[in-house]
Amino acid sequence: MKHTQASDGIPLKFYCAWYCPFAQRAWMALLHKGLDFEYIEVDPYRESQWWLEISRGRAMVPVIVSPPDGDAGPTTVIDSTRILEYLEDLVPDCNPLYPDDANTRAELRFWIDHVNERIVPHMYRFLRAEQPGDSRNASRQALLEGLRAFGEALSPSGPFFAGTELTAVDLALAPFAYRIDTLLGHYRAFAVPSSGDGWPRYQRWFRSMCDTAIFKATLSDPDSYRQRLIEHYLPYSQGREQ
Ligand SMILES: N[C@@H](CCC(=O)N[C@@H](CS)C(=O)NCC(=O)O)C(=O)O
Repeated sequence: MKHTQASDGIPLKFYCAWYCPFAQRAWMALLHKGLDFEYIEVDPYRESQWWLEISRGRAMVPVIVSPPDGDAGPTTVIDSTRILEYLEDLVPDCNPLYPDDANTRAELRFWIDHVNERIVPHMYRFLRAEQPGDSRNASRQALLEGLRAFGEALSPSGPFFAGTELTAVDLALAPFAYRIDTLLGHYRAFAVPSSGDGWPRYQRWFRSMCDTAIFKATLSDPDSYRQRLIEHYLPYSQGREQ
């Protein structure tokens, strides 16, 4: 894996919350690209003036702040999908996350949108649906449909979405796939099917992603991470949000 520095040896600043799946996407991309960065743990919900300024008024992790670039000053990038694109633009030749040709890039972007629109919101809705009933069933069904389509689109040979090389699509889903397994497994007795349609492919992809060094490196303490995550999301699973 190639390593590089963003600008004159000054690291990027990476504002993260240990439990946040969106931030985990950015964290994995920073590691994959071998970029120098300073990890700064924040509570995104504490809307201090300092945090609102850093996050451009959004008060959300992840945030990446580049070193100043001559007279231009630092650039602040928010939103995990935009951060993946930014890191690729910053060091395009270093362990690329998007393939070279326009058609394949467009295809990968379609699947990143699919993750953002057809999987992530249903995961959260299902987790928040404390009471059994129609609304819980609907989010479970919608989540399954989103995952099923993803499984069928996976490369038949694997191990990653597009084949042997890791891409931005893998980083987009992996943190959520882990929470689907961990949190929905714990709070909703949910398990992703393992047979039929694209499910065996999905399961193989999921195991491969969990085995990558960059995924493991973002679990802070791998032994306690699962349990800490479950405890952290307890209010969420009871329909209460921060
Ligand atoms: N669309 C954003 C979502 C990021 C997000 O929702 N982060 C959560 C933590 S997991 C957050 O910072 N929430 C704080 C808030 O909503 O005020 C992204 O892709 O980065």
